[in-house]
Amino acid sequence: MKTIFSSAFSMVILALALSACSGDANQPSNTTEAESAAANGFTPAATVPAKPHKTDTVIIKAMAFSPATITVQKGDTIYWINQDMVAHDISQYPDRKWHSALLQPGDHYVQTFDDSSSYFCSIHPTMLGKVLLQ
Ligand SMILES: [Cu+2]
Repeated sequence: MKTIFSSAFSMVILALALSACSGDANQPSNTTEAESAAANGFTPAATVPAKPHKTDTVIIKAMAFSPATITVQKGDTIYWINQDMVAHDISQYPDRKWHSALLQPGDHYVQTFDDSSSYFCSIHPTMLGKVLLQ
């Protein structure tokens, strides 16, 4: 009788011990979801906000670019619009490495910049402009 009781008591202790073990396994870890994601090579969008590229406008009017110097971030786009009464162009200064077509009044030209650049109007070389990378 004593042996059976002792044996039953041991079983209860064992069951409690097992239940404690499985309880530990279900404990939440100290690692957050974001940390786990980063460890897996996935960067949550919230920690690296997207930097959208923007478009800046330069107006061509009264034989001048306005603003004459424009500061942009790498990858930004510049939109020139000819609001003058005569045709102009946008040409890299001094070699015309890049340039627009002839822009009649009302025409526009768009270019994206990865580097600073000076430019001018090849028809009216005194018209100078500058794109500076921030
Ligand atoms: Cu011009």
